[in-house]
Amino acid sequence: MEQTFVMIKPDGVQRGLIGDIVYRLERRGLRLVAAKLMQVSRQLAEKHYEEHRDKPFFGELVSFITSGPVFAMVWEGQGAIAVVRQMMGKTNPQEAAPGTIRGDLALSIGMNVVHGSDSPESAAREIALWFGGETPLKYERSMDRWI
Ligand code: DAT
Ligand code: MG
Repeated sequence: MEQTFVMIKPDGVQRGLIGDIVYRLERRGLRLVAAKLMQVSRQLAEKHYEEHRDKPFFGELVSFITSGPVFAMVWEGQGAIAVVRQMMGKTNPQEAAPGTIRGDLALSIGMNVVHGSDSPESAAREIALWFGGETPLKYERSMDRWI
């Protein structure tokens, strides 16, 4: 079963949106297999966003993601990586479709409330980076056979 890394960014935590975002993912049929509320270190932030190291917004991105607690999660389900990306909406919330997380809950590209892995390679890398050493739970919900 496909797994993806999802993070509610500091703006989402500060605005009390953890429940809203988790609710959406659960209702879609995805299964939560790991989660933690945590303060991100500069080192972890830089590793997580290493593909953006040379971008002009890298410094801002790292200070933002370390500015308060984030809620880091692993979600599992058929096509989970692409499904979560669709549910998140476009990177710039002003272009994100209504009904998506960013399209419903955010306005600025710098504070777009949620991160989701963009490929199987980044999902594997990010799950190892954020939850390395911890084994995501293996469990079945009785409703899973209806999804
Ligand atoms: P996504 O989060 O949709 O995967 P990304 O990986 O291209 O988007 O960029 C990572 C984050 O960096 C993004 O969520 C917000 C920030 N970001 C991206 N482009 C930006 C820009 N042009 N100006 C400011 N922040 C930007
Ligand atoms: Mg990305």
